[in-house]
Amino acid sequence: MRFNNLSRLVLSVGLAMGSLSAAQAADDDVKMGFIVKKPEQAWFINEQEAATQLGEEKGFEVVRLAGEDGQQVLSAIDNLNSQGAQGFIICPPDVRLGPAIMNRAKQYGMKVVTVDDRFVGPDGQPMEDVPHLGMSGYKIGQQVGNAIAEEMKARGWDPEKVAALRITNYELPTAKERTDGATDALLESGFKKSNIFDAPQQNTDTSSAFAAASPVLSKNGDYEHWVIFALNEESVLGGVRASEQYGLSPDQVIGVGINGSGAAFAEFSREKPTGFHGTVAVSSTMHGQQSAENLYQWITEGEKPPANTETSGTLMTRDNWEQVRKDLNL
Ligand code: FCA
Repeated sequence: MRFNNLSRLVLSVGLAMGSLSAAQAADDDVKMGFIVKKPEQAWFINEQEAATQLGEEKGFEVVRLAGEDGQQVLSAIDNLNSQGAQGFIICPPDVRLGPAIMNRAKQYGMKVVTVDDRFVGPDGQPMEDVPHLGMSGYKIGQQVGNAIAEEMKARGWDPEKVAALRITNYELPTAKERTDGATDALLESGFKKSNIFDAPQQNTDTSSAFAAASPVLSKNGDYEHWVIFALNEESVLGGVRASEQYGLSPDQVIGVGINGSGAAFAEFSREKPTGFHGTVAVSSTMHGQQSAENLYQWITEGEKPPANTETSGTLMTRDNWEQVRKDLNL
């Protein structure tokens, strides 16, 4: 009996303290950083914008920062600390910076969630203790592969005469999952394995993809048609631009990207179709809002977000892009 009463007392004191600290945090100004690896890309601009809007509705502040390399990320964290931020959302420029970023955040007592690219620990495994939200990369990659296979059939292409330009970034798990998914789906559809050529890119943008793609196209001049895929649409666009420079016409090329950002909208808005057939669109609005919401709950309620949230995508082409854009609130 005595023990029971005592434990009830401990429990109620604990609950009271818990709600007190939550209420205090809610009264204080909540401020969070949103650090992204590619601040000029439409995907990341939209993510940061969506988080900022949510903050305006809910009454917290989002500080948008660029983190294009390790040094910039660490000074962004210092900067956030001096502004009194309680935590930050980050898409890191290099996933292997995870432990260094977490060290700095811990010094300041900041809470951290990752978006899009997940931290990797010294053992090469994802850092499970840092809550993450990102695409279900392999599945979305398969959607890319299936979309390419269907379009090849619709155009009546002979698989013997089709090559694949696989723009890869094997150092980045986010990228590898997606290009692996696309490759497997293509192979299942009957694509010839020996017709797939790797173009390793140094980065995740259009210019690095262009640089990677050009030599691969010129070394393999015997194919009538090319399909192009990569981790994102910015990179596929680099491949498509390289195919144009090489002299291929749009009807010889099927490029399918991933993201559904302003980069794809601009391409679909061109008067004439290009080799960029489509992209698997994911809601960057949702990624930005959900990450901010998760961190906000963590700061104010002490509720740690789920270890990993995976989001799904919808194929967007020149024919349906405006509708998909609306549906995904982009
Ligand atoms: C990675 C890519 C981005 C976007 C994001 C969800 O960070 O580089 O383009 O696809 O994942």
